[in-house]
Amino acid sequence: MSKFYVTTPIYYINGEPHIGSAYPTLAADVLARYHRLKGDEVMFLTGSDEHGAKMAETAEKAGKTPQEFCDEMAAKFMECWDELDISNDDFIRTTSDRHKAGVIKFIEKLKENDAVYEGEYEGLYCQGCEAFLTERDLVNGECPIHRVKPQMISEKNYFFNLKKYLPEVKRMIDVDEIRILPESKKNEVLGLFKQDIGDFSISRSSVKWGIPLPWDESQVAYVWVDALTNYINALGYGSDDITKLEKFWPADVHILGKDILKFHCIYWPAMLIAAGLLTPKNLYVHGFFTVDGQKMGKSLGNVIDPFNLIKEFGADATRYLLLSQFPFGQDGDIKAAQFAIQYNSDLANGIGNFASRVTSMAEKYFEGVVPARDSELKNEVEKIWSEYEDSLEGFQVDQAIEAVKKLNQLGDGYVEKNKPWELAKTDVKRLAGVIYNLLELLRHLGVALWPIMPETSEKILRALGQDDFRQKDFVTLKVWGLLEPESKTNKNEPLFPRIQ
Ligand code: ME8
Repeated sequence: MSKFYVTTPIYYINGEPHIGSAYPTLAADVLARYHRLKGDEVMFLTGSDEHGAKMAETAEKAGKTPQEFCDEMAAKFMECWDELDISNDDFIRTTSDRHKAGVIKFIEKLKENDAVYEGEYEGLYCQGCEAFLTERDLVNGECPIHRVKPQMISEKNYFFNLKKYLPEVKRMIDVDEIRILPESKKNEVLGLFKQDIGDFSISRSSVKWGIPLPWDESQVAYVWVDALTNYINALGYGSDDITKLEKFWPADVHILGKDILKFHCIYWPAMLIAAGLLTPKNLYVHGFFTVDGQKMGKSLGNVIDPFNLIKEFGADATRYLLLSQFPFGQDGDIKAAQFAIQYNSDLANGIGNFASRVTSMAEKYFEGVVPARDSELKNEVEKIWSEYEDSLEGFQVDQAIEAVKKLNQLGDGYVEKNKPWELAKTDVKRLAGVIYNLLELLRHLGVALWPIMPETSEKILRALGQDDFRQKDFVTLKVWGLLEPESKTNKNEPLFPRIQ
């Protein structure tokens, strides 16, 4: 049995969850569920990033202590993931004791291994990014992401000797020992090595809301050093029980947005090497949504609320709509008005209609009893399965959705070509073969949908009498002809009622 460890970024919870935070969480969920379907031992981690000046300031504005504020907001994120049927195995909060223990151990390890030195820092700090920027990063004197002027900060800090580890990190990225996907993002990261990447400070003396350094309590851990270590702390790093760390580390894939590429692709591997730990195998950098042409972000206040989408379309459709908008690695502009149109075309008229049509025909012509086996669609379905698997092995969630659509189109085309309503009058033997093929195709569609729309998948498979599909292994589920002749099917209730 293989293991699969997938993570999302841990989100800043100074604002409510939005479709940008839902996007990598949904993608990671699809990957986790796919690997569970394959029988792998899966660890799927998400969480919340709760320290730093930005959080403290937002809590104060809300009239709460930082901890009260974080508790409320973390609960909102958990509720959102719950409503979206996210199957995370763990949710790590950076204010938890287990996380703090990990951060302290990690920083001590860096110091012990001579990767930390004391220095003086003066620079332009953007609180939105929680990072120092150089003049070169600015556009019209402002941070291009948060559109605010950074503050000049000068303080005594402890620094991480990044420069010492850069050649090794670059080598590993070059040869894909640390694989950065898509390729364009790997090139972007390699481009960063040509610029002057300086050492960075791992502590702050001006910030109070954070984890104090073990050897100098006047400083707290820099929020990025604090945050990145969540990926190992959730596995028990810093505790007495490192069973999970030994089993699951290194991560098979960290999913992240392009805004945090440098931290994940350069800083994090460098710190891991310095601490004597293995580096992640893959980092998948997904694209960013803008909304109606505008940059979307908590700091800018033009967010689309996933709770509203769930209310309007249901959890499964929200999952589908968000994941299918753009190729996973590319940016794209969300046009909220398109959601209802796509819902009707792909789900109500597409998958939903196919499922109810096929099960109704089985009911009408064979009283819901599965006819004798036929294998006319076997080869085409096998080809689509291989596209589906290749997509998910390469973390291309949108491509897996395309493969599912192909199954649906194959079925619709087969109905139109064979016209079962005419066969019912002329050739009942042929009709039986056609209905078997359609029911079996629907079963494959149901299985392939499980990582993407779990509730829909289960409804389809239940109607086909396949309630126990999770007990079967993936190889068996993909084989053509698993649906037993003479078994009983039921009509599918409408899966996606049309929206006006
Ligand atoms: O950066 N479109 O948290 P964060 C698509 N706490 N994805 C988006 C998006 C958008 N408009 N906006 C955000 C942080 N995201 C740190 C991470 S990890 C150790 C610490 C997604 O809440 C994208 O994946 O600001 C981004 O990287 C992530 O949300 C976290 O954003």
